[in-house]
Amino acid sequence: MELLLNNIGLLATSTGTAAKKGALQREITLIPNAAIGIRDGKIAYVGSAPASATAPASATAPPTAAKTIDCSGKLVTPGLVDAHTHLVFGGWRQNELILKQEGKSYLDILKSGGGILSTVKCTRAASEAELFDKSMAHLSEMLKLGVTTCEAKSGYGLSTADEIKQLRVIKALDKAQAIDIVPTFMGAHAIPDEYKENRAGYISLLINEMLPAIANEKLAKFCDIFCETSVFTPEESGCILNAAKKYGMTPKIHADEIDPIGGAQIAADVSAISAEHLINASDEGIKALAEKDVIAVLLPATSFYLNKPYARARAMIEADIAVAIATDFNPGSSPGLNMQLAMNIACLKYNMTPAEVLTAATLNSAAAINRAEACGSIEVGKQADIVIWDAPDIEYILYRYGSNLVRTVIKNGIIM
Ligand code: IZC
Ligand code: ZN
Repeated sequence: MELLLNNIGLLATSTGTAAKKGALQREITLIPNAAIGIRDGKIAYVGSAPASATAPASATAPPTAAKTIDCSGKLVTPGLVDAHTHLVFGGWRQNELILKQEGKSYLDILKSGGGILSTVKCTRAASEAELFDKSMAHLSEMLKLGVTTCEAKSGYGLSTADEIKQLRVIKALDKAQAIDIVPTFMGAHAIPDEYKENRAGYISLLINEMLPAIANEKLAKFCDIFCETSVFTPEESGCILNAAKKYGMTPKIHADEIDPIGGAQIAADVSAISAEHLINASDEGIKALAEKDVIAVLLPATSFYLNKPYARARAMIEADIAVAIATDFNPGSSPGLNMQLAMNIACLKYNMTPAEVLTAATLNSAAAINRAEACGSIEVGKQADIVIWDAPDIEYILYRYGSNLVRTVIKNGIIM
């Protein structure tokens, strides 16, 4: 072994290579006094801690290793997976803080040419190098906060060249630093100004020019859409996501975030891997998601930031839906990238148990971006993506808030 994590006070992890739903979401594995062995960047041993780091290896005894980390009796979990971010963008939108305090809603700001459209202007004006440097700083902060895999969407270009620019930056970022980044094409994030009077023209551009160009460069695994009042209708969303499938992109959908317009049903209709937000999902919507095994990616920090209601996570878990949690990091509705904070809010406001939250932020979020075979749990054969916490148990990390409780992050077996 290259590396042995020894003297782990408590190892807490979900297990498996698929999302956990219903009661299974809270059935996690807890191993007190544990050790983890790592070889070639992968987990090669999980079990009881050796009496000493030099104890001989055997079938049941833990292995020896070239290097040992003493975890000092602390909690160890899988690395966190942030399954929903709008990571790459130009500028910020602090001007919207005052507008919101004056009573303007998120959609009012967007309709008057601000919101997403103001980020589109800044992103178009930024060079690839500028976007890269800015996002590198954010990724470095995310890693320190315990994130070892994330998803990143385009959607601030809204022209073929600018969407490709954002996706190329995402690809370069994935290569340049430790966090694995899974790319999503989200050209259907808003109708750009130049197509304001020609929605059909923009949808045609999305389907007939952007999708083939992005598929041709293999720049996206998923295609996402903002299905929302005055953005894209459920019918348009279904049409664009079905087109994306033909280009090998798996559908995702921003559904029922602000208004309950039936986004959850569309997610089920197109067999999306996940539906995101779901703040106002109806009972029928929840039923439809459950029937089609769509993962609910809930974004509690966005409800907090927009002062909106919280998604009905308990109803979803009871309906046998797998719930994942993500930050929604973006310059408008969630200008924060702290997964630990999203987990705190999920526990407090969704009333999810600490075990459910752990699964939501690791295995289920990995499944929501089709990475559950590789990461999201601490099991032999998976990537050695691990967090050592300054905490004794998961209850503690969900009870404390506002501090970074990560002590050490290990990514692919390397100490960060
Ligand atoms: O920039 O406002 N909800 N898209 C859908 C966002 C939030 C990002 C933004
Ligand atoms: Zn989003």
